[in-house]
Amino acid sequence: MKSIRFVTKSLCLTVLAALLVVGSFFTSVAPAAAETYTVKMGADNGLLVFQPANLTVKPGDTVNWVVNKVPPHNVIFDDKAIPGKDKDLAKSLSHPQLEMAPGKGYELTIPKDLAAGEYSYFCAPHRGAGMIGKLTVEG
Ligand SMILES: [Cu+2]
Repeated sequence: MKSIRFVTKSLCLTVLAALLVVGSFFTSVAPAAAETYTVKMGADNGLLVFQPANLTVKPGDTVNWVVNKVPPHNVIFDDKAIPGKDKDLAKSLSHPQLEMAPGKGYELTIPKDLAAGEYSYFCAPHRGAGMIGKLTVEG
């Protein structure tokens, strides 16, 4: 009886050790996971801002702009304030459609080949009110 208990116990320890080894293998091998960020459009207190207004991202990350308060909102990248001042690029990153419904919005996965640098954007209806944001893309 004693020996059976001993075998069971050591078997449990072996399985636990194996799980630890396998677990650490996965955590050390997995590449840096892409992040997903949420930017509120309209602060909780009703201010016309993107929140957070400044975000640092890497290619492959996803930015999810979500209508929070005082819609409509959209996301327009400013071709004069992105690397290369590239109009087509600014257009391809932008979401000109006005979003009305809380919870709806725009999801952008940062293209793998997007040049590092600062990308400024604004909400067209509320640009004058200061609804401006910036993505800093790391290389
Ligand atoms: Cu807006």
